Amino acid sequence: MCNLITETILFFFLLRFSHISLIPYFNFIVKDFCLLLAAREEESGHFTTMTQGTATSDKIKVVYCEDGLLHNPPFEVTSGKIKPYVESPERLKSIKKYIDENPSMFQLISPISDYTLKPILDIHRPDYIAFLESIYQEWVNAGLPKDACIGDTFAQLSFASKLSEEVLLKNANQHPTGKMGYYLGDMSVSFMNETWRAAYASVQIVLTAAHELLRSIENSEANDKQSKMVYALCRPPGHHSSDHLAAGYCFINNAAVAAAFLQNYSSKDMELLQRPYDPVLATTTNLENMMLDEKPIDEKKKILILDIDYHHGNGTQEIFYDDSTVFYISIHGYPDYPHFTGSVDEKGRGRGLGYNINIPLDPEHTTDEVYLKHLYHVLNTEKTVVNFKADIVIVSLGLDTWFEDPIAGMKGLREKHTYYTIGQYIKQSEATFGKPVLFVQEGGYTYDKLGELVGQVLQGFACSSDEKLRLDA
Ligand code: Q9C
Ligand code: ZN
Repeated sequence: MCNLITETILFFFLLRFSHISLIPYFNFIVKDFCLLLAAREEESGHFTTMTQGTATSDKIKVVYCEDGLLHNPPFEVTSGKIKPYVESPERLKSIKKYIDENPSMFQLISPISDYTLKPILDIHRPDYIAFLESIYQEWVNAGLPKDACIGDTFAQLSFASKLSEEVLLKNANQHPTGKMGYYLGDMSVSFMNETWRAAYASVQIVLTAAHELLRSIENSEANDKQSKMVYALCRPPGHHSSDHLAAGYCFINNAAVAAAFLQNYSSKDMELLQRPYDPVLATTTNLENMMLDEKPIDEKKKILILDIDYHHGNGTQEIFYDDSTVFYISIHGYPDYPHFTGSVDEKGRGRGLGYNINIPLDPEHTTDEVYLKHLYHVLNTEKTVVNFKADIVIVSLGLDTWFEDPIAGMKGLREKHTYYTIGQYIKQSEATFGKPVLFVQEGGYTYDKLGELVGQVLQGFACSSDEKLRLDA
């Protein structure tokens, strides 16, 4: 049994199709779609705007939805072992408990709003979204085991390097296991009946948070120095997912969808899409009617994504690799999962060259001090990052750098206060000073510590003074 599993793990490598034409997917009638939604809205007659009020404006806004708990697969396969699914609903419960226990610090935004599938399709391929929605039922209908919807044969490049993508996809589509192998990167993503619904809720959480952040930017007075921040308590996480890939517990790249949402949509556009959260909107029957309406490059807001999850965010890097309007920085354990990315050599490509920075750190020897030194350096003395002059910062917030993490962890990162300092650095560094920040929950698996660690980062940001950092680096 274990040998078989070890063998299948050897097929983890997914094809990266750099020359896919997305054009056939986007034959758009977006206006019709918006009109349709608007009509539905009038019919239903209920439309909520989110939180207002100044009394709570000094609290940290947390966007949460309990549908994130619905994804709960029984097991995963890691390093030749079958073990309970590490990315468990316990993670969400732990963080939510901490939020609930500190009501003077946090303001909960729940229920969330729903922005439909449209912003998701600005990042992910429609065929991939349709796959996420339907695969579990197809798997079960094919007579495969209900409690183990998991990939075992992966679309590795050398299977079919001479075939066109069309032929490969046509072959893969013949069987649920083929589809799984085409769209999955590893055996840490498994599906159950409610997986798509949880992933849909997770991305609507980040969209709700992005909208809230934009609103607080636009509503603030010119002299209002109060820093803008919102925390999206997402589950499942997102940074290993790319346009047609689920991997590393991730299905939808929440941070990437939020980045494109903030770039391509005005607050008016967001309001037009906004409606009460409704998982029924997650059905993909109308996919063809939704278009990608990107802004011209010079009109886009510049987004800096700072990924401090222990793992390299291969999905986010891949999505924005050619893009000069989204700067991706990742500090991560290396060598480790996801194994095929994360080196300093990956600097971006074409227009995006110079807008991707990887900081691989040795998991065995990285201490609190070393970690903070690297973070300080990239945010203060790295010219390209400072000169980028981001409009908005998105933090992919993983807590799996903590030394006790069961699947990750920097062995020398042992001080809780380091997480406070991380928040402080994000507030006070040259490249991020004065910028609105969207914190997006990624990984972290020490269930009982997560709330506290998240709290440290958020408070480090919220409670540190509005002064630039001065350190003798
Ligand atoms: N022995 C996130 O933190 N399995 N994903 C690793 C290590 C996958 C982590 C196996 C880890 C994915 C969001
Ligand atoms: Zn991680």
